[in-house]
Amino acid sequence: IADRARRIALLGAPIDMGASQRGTLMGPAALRTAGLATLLESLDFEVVDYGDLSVAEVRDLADTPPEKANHYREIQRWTRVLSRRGYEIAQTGALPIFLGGDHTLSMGSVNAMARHWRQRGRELFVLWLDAHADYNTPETTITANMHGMSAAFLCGEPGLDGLLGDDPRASVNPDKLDLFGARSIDKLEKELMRARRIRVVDMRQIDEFGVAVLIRRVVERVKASNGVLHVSFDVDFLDPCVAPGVGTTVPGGATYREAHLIMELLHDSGVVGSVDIVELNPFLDERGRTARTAVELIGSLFGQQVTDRPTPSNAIAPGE
Ligand code: NNH
Ligand code: MN
Ligand code: MN
Ligand code: MN
Repeated sequence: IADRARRIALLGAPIDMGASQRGTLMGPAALRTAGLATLLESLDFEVVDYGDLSVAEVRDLADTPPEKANHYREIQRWTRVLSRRGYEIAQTGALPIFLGGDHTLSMGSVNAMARHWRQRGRELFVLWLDAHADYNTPETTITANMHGMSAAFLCGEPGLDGLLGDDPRASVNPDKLDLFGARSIDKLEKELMRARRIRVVDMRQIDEFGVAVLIRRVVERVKASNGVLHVSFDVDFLDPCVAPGVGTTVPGGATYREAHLIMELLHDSGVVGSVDIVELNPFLDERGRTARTAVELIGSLFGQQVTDRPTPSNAIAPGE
């Protein structure tokens, strides 16, 4: 973004009711324990940690919960609180990193960032690194788990319209969303995505073309319209052997190096304006491995590199 933010804001959202496995509420603590703030400081950022949000004091709205949306009330509280707090924090000029928590977190964080940038005349683009598409609605869902609905909600799909109450909803144009790393999409979900022409880079495309070409394409689109990119990083994007600490592992995910290269390229692009780290479940992790890996990846996203590179990248940008 214009001039790179030198200040990073951390905001924890210990949510786990959006998924069927409990335990992602320990995610923010594990990411802090793995040294996230210290690492970012070593990369010359000023880090402000706003601690964890709480929804204990939030008064419930009176809308009718949809039939197939588990723990709707609780997720609604989180979405409203995250959306308000995220927006306020973005206004301070810091670059927010939202620490989850399950992927329902993004319904609040992305709404906040879309609102923030729209006000400044810039469009928010979203890169969804995930084994899943999260493009279900209460109509299409099989599980009723709301973490499988966040991308659809953000694109303005109907079914969760009361979620934000009177708080402003800043939907993302489906044309500004890039799903990346998918290898598990439900049948009705896929039909809806096809109808909306949602762009998906699935694992087969990553195998065939490699992450560099495919990520540059995403970056070029953002740059072409002077947009800002939000990176929503679902830890299950990674292969389970690199990241066992998630409730919904799917085989055939990104390797350790593929994931780092994505982060390195995104860093060089300079278009990243906010980040979610979601679905880390420390209860399922092996000796902190997954938390540590996630933190290392954030390191690459914010400029950690193996050798000094005077020019960000010497590779030739791919044509469309
Ligand atoms: N598509 C499934 C559902 O809607 C799985 C979603 N689970 C995720 N998404 N972990 O990232 O329930
Ligand atoms: Mn997800
Ligand atoms: Mn997922
Ligand atoms: Mn090798």
